[in-house]
Amino acid sequence: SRVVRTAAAQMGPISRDETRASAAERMVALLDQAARQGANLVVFPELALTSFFPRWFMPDQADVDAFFETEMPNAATETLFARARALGIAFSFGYAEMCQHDGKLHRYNTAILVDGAGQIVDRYRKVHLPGHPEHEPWRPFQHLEKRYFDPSPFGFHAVDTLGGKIGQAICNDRRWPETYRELALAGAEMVLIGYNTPRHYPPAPKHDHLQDFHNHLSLQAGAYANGMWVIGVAKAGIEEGCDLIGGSAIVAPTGEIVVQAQTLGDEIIVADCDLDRCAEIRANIFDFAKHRRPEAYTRIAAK
Ligand code: CDT
Repeated sequence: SRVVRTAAAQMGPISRDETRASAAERMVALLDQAARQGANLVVFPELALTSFFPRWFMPDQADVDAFFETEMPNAATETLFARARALGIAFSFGYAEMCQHDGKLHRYNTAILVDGAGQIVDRYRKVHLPGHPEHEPWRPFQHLEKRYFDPSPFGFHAVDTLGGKIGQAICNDRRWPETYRELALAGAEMVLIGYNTPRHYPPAPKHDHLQDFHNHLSLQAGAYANGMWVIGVAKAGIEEGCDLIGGSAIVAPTGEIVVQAQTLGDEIIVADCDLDRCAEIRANIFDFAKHRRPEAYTRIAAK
């Protein structure tokens, strides 16, 4: 067996004026709790260092850019990196990343995976950016990810670490079957997914009562249909008046939820994730080599 003792570190709300240093301090406290439970890996949410800022229309780009990091680790997160390295624990978290490549400035909704030696071993940029690009004043709150972030040109990938292959995705990505299948085809045995999901979806409010269901439906279906562990981690609770769902969960390759958060605040849940269990599904019903029929799926990759 190849067991990764995994902690999903759900975070409660982060207010607009909470500093990154304060958010990182909360992350260190969660990391310490996870360490006491023997965790090898701690997974934090999407945009873990700040409030979920795409809810606000900010006409001045400088106000938007104030939520972005230009280097990682940085002054606010170096204690987190140092503590994890001292404990030999791997961790992942999301943040707004501003970087330069191809001679241009880019802004990504990013998640990094850091190994037990403190090295960044994976950097994933969000592919499926939800929401809208323009200010829509009729909404009680905005969802301006399409305005503030570039969609990733880098796709999905899995890295060798923790004795297996680990992949990442971010929030809205978890609703798309293509995300999990791409990651599974890249060899991922475990997928780390942080999220910020408002309970209220202004364009279709009649689905508000289904938010928790759709969250788990997506995580569980993705895990089962690809025979991999899925770690879903919320930023939860009432954040600046916006109700974010919780329900952080560790899902086995069978699609079963092994453990689930009980609160809407900072909370650790832990499970022993045996990567060898992927074979329970991948050597049977979803044996890709035997049963998959890509020649029948041509529309999926077509534009
Ligand atoms: N952060 C993020 O991607 N949230 C979306 C909200 C719904 S779309 C406006 C999600 O898919 O959970």
